[in-house]
Amino acid sequence: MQAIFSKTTFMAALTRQCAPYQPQAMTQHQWWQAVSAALAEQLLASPPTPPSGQQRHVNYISMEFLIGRLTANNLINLGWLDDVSEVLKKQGVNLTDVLEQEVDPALGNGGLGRLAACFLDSMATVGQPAVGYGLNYQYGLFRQSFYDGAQQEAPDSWHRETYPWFRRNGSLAVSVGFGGKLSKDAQGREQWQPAFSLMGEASDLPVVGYQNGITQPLRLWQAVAMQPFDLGLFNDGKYLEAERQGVEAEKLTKVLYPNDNHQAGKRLRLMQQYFQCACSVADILRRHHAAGRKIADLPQYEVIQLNDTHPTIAIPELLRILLDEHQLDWDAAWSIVSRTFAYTNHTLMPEALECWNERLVRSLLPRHFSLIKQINARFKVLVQQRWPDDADVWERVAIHHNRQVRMANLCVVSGFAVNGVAALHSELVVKDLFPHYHQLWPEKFHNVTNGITPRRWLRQCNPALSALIDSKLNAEWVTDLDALKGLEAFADDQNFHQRYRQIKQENKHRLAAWVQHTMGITLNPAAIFDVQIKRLHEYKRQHLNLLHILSLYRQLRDNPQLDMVPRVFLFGAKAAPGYYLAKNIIYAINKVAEKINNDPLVGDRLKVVFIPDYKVSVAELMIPAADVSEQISTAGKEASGTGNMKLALNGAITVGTLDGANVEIAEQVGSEHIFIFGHTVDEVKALLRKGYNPLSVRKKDKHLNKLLTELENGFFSDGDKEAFRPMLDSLLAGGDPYLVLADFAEYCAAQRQVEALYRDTQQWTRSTILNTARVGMFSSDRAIRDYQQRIWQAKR
Ligand code: 26Q
Repeated sequence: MQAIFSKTTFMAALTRQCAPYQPQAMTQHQWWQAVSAALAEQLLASPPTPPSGQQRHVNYISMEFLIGRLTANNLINLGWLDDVSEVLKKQGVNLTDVLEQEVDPALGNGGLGRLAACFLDSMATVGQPAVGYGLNYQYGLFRQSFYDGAQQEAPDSWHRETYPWFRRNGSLAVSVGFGGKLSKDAQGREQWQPAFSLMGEASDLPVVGYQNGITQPLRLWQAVAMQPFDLGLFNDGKYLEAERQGVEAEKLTKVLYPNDNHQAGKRLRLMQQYFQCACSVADILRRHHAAGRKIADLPQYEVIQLNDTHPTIAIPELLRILLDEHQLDWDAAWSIVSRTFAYTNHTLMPEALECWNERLVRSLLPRHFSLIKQINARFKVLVQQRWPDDADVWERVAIHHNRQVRMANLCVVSGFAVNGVAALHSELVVKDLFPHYHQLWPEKFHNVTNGITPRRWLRQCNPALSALIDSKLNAEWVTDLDALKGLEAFADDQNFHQRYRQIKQENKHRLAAWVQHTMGITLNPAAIFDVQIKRLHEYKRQHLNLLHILSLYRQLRDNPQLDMVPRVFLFGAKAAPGYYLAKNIIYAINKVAEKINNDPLVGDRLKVVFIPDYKVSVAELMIPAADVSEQISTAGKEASGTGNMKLALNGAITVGTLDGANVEIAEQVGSEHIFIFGHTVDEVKALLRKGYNPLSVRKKDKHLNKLLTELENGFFSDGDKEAFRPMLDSLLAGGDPYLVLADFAEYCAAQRQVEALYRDTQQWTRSTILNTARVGMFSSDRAIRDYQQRIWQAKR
């Protein structure tokens, strides 16, 4: 049931929220603050979601929730957008402008964090009872700017102190211990005396289901000192010491680690992980007890879904509470733990698999370390039975080995389900990452292909296309994305073609105006808008895209009369601040852009734009304007990708490798409506086994050689021959582990096919319509239903 909008209640709340301001002189930002706070107030006043029926309650623990702006999203999901817009209009206030004032809460890095946000939206929408658990970082992912083409980072304060959607809940506070030592009690049981404790304070954000009256919390924990300061010390005149605990506590949830697909191994990160898990597990148990349920029944009522291994320490934490506080014996405690946790894997890359040094774990969490060793020892007995005296197998499957704790192994051994995030990825999880575990427990392994919420990624970001779809389909596609199939009937309808193209053009104009305004660069809306938006990583191969741009530029200079369809290449990507090579790739793209954009010979046939500070709100602007979607990772490296889904849904044509969810996108849209190129997973493996030499590719390809030479000889870098050395070294001397040069020729061929299709307006439009029509399965509603059927509610 939809929440009814009450104009009188809203007006009353708005008046209250506007009270602190000068009524006539309110800034747009103050309006945003007041409108959002008024809405939040009203949401709070509406009755809570009724308790669930038979379903297990989901606890989605993630170190990241990349939620993006909330006000517009909540208005759409509440169904109040038009009403509120009208109320404000009467006050002379434009809602669209007001909504632009919101800063993005950037509490995540990229795909994994955004997936968590899409899943919360879908769980509320399909009626899956759930709480999202995360950290309330004071600073989200850094702000990016460019200075002479090089990435600069600045802190991103999103002003959590005054964020209007938060509801602080003091009664949920949890105390979390760290460090200290173990001793034995009279019965010989281990006891933990932490050295110090911090307090976790909960702030809830409302997650609103789509027009169904359901609201459930995203609960974010923030660290504070146990007491503001130690009064005894304060009175002794030791002011600084008294304050120290407060300072330490504050540090814990200050920043989000900006690494993506790379483990840093830092003590503070492990502290963050434990802090968030301890708070969340305590909260889950508090709810369970408050409902009058027995501890032994926990797995019947609750499931804890771990978003990658980052919250793995929740496993020994639950075990610790069951053993040490509830005094259960091992078998009873283990039975509960091993039926409660499910683990989603998001990467196969070795450098991203979390391993923690045992000294660090022991010093910070001695009791947890001891429990991990016990889990490991018991598991060893099982492995010994199955593979007697096989040191190689044990070496691979051990949880604690070589003075390291391997979080993924702990998850697989302790959880009841493991899933990958796209069909190909899940296959590789079994085949390459966990083959022995699969032999032991084949039924634990699943695939759940990722999805995206149609509310934000079509309804909200592309209102014109949404309205067109509404006018053609009777179905509620917003909650039933498969209904988009109905658009296939219009794939050859000329009126529909015209309107569809017109909308894409309007979206391109909207983006061009924004780029003009923010960067002072003029884009040609008649050009192909070719978009690559994702974190910067070698495996994602932004530098392959760059080589293709260099190829077009070279061709233009060789033949100034070249008949080419104009193209605008748009990039959006942040590099982890410590990822030197990734930053060099950004620098290279920016330097090439500078040269090309200022070359009069090029005119408006070629433009290269690196949009600074790419984030959710910028994605919402770029995706509806894209003609071409670049999904060009080395096959086997991208677990799924979700930008690929968002772009296809908004009618961009994919140029991609057979990697991650691209494989399933190709199956859905049909091979004529996507451009697949490059080595497949098996071909990548075969080539690397055989011995791949990028230098011989260079030698054989004269054109490619010229492009590389121009990067080497300073042509794009004011004569500085060292400017792109890190990138070039990785491609050449470094052996090109991501096969950029090996895929270059086929990539360029695919791009020529893109151009040919674009020239045929009829066929191009048909293909883009069919992309929108055929990607309904990538709704996160479907993904959540898959989790329900295969993992959360499955009978065991
Ligand atoms: C780990 C330890 C210490 C510090 C940081 C990290 C860390 C942080 C973030 C490791 C990995 C991440 C993020 C990973 C990520 O975003 N993976 C992406 O997940 C998407 C959702 O499933 C997939 O679509 C992408 O393919 C995958 O790359």
